[in-house]
This record gives sequence, structure tokens and C-alpha cells, in this order.
Amino acid sequence: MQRIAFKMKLFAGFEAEYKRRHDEIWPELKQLLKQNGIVDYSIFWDQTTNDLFALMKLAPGKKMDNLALHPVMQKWWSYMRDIMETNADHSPVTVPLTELFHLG
Ligand code: RM4
Repeated sequence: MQRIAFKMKLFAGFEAEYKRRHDEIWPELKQLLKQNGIVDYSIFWDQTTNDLFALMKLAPGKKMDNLALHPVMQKWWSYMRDIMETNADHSPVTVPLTELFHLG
């Protein structure tokens, strides 16, 4: 299983709203993420920096290459852009993280 970790940035004061939106994640987005091989996905909030730390497990051999182009993903990113840092195409500003340790 591939483990992918990255950071995103939440605007200050929006953690409850961020959680609410994810508690009510659209069924079609959930399905899309699973279809793209994501078998486990957590997002943690760092209250000292407003960083969002995402950790996902991707099924062997899967790539998320086409996910960003999917209309449901793009609609979600547009929906989220009022509460987090985004790029010009509305995707979240993402910092990839490098795994230095894993206890399996
Ligand atoms: C986040 C962000 C990520 C997405 C998750 C489900 O707020 O939009 O890109 O993968 O939601």
C-alpha cells in the first residue's frame, strides 16, 4: 500500500466549518476517491499553524492522475476555496511530505 502525505492550509477560524463539510462529504466525491484507489484517508488540523495534514493510503498500482480533472473534484475544490488556501484553478495549495519513518 502506498502512503501519501501532504499539507494544505486552512484559513484561521474555519476548523469547525471544515469538519462540518467533511462530515457531510458528498457521496459522489466519496465514491470518486474510492474509485481512484484511496482506501484510507485522514485529514488532521494543526491548531498552532492551521496546517491541514493529510495522510492517504493508495491501493497498489493506483495513481491519482485523473482525479484533478474530474468535474466532481473540481466542484468540491471550488466549494472549499472560501475556507482554505487555493491555487488559481481552485485546487488546494498542497505541500508534499516525505516519509522518513514507518512502523508497519
Ligand atoms: C479537502 C481538499 C482535498 C480533498 C479532501 C476530500 O478539503 O479539497 O483536496 O481531497 O477535501
